[in-house]
Amino acid sequence: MARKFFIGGNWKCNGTTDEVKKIVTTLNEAQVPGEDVVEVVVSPPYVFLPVVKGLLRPDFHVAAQNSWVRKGGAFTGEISAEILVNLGIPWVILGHSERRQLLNESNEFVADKVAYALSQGLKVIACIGETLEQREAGITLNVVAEQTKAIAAKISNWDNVVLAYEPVWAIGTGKVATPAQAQEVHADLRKWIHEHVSADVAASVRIIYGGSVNGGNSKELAGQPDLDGFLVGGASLKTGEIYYINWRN
Ligand code: G2H
Repeated sequence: MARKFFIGGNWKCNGTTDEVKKIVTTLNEAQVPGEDVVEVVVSPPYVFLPVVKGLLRPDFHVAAQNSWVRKGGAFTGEISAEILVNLGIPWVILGHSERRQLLNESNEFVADKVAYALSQGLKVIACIGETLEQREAGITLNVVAEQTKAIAAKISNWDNVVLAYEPVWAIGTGKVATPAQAQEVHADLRKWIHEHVSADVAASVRIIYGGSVNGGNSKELAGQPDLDGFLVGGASLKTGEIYYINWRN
């Protein structure tokens, strides 16, 4: 089964109302292959979700950058999956390394979030990836396999999951993984999924790459057989960089 190319824009904790509207205007004017070829999802900070969703072209979609691990309630400052569903937000990014590192989100906690978000009908971009120290110790696959294993232990249906492989050393550093480095991890991870989850999931789950992707490096990365798209941070905020969407040009 062909895996549809996926492009996510992770705006992180950035933007003013005017800046966000400007990015949306550029996205709305962008020439992209049809929805049957590529899925485009942008993820503004929570507070901008309604305005972005309201202004964005209908073939592009929005994602939240996090959701609470269980049903909402007395959890000050959190946003539940139910609230996102109520607002008509279809996607959520979970387990980004910035949250794993800065907020101590463990593999199990991220997996619980993934399972709960899916149970409420959200689609999930689940982030995994190794630190520089782990890569240099030669344990990249062990790390991403452990992160994926924690999720696999809590879900049975992967239809609404996209895995985002984001090596921590490549995030916002300008040090993009080479196409060969990215392909190696994507292929190893797909093999691991084949052996430990199922052949069907291994064939169908999209594994996208994130870490300093931009218009200049996206084409070569996109040419890797096990790389099914991108999660783009910094470049997704630059209206002049919007051509990363058109990775084939
Ligand atoms: C990785 C990525 C987006 P950037 O965090 O998730 O950000 O492209 O700025 O490295």
